[in-house]
Amino acid sequence: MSIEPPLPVPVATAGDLVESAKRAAGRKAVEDYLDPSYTYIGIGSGSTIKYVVEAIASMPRAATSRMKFVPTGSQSKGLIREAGLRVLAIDDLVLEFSEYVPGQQYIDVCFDGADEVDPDLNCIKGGGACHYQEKLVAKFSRRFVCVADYRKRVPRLLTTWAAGVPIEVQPLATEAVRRELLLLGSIKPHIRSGLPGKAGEIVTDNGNHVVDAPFPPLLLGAEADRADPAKGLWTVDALAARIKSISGVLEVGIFCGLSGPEAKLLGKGGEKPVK
Ligand code: ABF
Repeated sequence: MSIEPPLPVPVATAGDLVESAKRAAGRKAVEDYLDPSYTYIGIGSGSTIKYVVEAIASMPRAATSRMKFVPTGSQSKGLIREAGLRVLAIDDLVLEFSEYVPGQQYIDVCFDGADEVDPDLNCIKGGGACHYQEKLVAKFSRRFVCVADYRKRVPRLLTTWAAGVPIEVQPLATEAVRRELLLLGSIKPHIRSGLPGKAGEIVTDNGNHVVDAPFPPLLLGAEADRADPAKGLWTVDALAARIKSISGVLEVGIFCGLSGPEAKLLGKGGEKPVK
């Protein structure tokens, strides 16, 4: 008689938990915020967004075939295409409308990821170096849905995101911007480099560099009385505006002021999902 050894019981790893949290966030976002009557949908970048695209691709073809998907860069363009959905480039979007109204929000809803999210729903974005186009798409959108798993929720921005604020900079101005960031209290601002297999600075979809600028955790609006820019202590809004004002800066990876009065956190808000 032979006794079969017991089959190994699959154990969920930390990586599995993260992936299942990303998938759950992606599905929930699409279920709650993608109205089948919409035409223009913004699709952001990052590894969580692939689950948003996966959920959209599983919707009835009759609904998605009339939708146009506006990507925030080359990665999201590829995702949209691979899912068999229709790509509409951001610069072609305006041409779809005969009348131009300044500030018009052409896109019905935009889904995008984040590196960190604070209690006021301000975000750090740009870990993937796509934040210029991400902000453009977000600003053109009536509704911005940030899709993030439990690891991204922090009491203040730059709590866990040690790399610092991602800043897209025109290459001629890179060193001047880096030095100005030092004067603003950034600790070792540095030019992002070293994509696997590629030496030198990374180059964005727009031909620019990214400077990552670490600061102490950013204060919320309600903590403005503790701000002390001379010591590098900034509120989220003030730092975003100050960095954006430096010549040569194309865009700052701090997303603030995008959440209206109806802004809310979906899901359990920072708890690990249980498998
Ligand atoms: C984009 O992708 C970025 O703004 C952010 O840097 C990143 C988040 O990626 P992931 O979903 O892989 O954590 O949304």
